[in-house]
Amino acid sequence: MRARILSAITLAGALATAACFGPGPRHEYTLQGQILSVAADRKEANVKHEEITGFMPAMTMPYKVRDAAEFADLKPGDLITSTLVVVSNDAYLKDVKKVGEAPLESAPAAASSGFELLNPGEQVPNTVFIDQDGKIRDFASFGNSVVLLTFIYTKCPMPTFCPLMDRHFKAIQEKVKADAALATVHLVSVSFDPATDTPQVLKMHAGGLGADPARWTFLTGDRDEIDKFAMRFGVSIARDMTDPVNITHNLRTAIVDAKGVFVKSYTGNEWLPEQVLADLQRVVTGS
Ligand SMILES: [Cu+2]
Repeated sequence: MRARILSAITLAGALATAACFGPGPRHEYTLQGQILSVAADRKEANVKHEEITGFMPAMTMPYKVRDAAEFADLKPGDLITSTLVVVSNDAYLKDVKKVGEAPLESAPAAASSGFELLNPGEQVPNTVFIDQDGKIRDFASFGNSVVLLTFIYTKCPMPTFCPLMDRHFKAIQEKVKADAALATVHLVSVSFDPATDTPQVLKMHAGGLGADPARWTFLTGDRDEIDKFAMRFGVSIARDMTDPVNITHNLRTAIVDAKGVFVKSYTGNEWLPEQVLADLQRVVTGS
């Protein structure tokens, strides 16, 4: 009997492992929440949702649908239930149903404690980090490089968020390596989850992505320093009080020129590597 249970467990484990290597594992979760806003094209909505058991904590984030009809009749305040489909490189909602309405909570006051957003042309404040080799690395040490900077955490469960930034950076790294004109471009990914993303974890993560340490650096460091730095670029980070690995965040990717001056940033996950490469091209040539 015991042997049978053991072999059943082994088999389940083997199947689970096999599934990881299969073509495009697909998971579906029930998502319940409230619509905060719907994009003009009706293909994306900001949803404040409850915990998705086994996948992610309660959060507010944008969700896409494949068919605009899913959000057609919805408005801010509507309570919905739907199915969140997560495939290897994508996530979207389907079977969106309105189940009620509730007043919208007013947004909490933004943390405006002296952290002004950087304007193009302003010097990026120097900040001390630790790189994936455990070496102290301040931001100014990237001087002479044009830096493409983004903010991620390695435990991010949403394929369209941090993992997408990683995939885009990987694509950009390959283009930059193939183009001598972009030899001065350096990629930097800052983790805002230093409790989990130690140098060793970042090094593993970088290795998994095929990041070339000569062209792409991962940074971690003091949480408060990282938050201060990230906020200047418009990154907002909310960590679960009881579980610091649960992080609600937005996305910002920025270009900093070789003099350490902020050039521009890209909001969210809508930007494409080609667009950023064209901008990098301009910054490098100073045109
Ligand atoms: Cu993320």
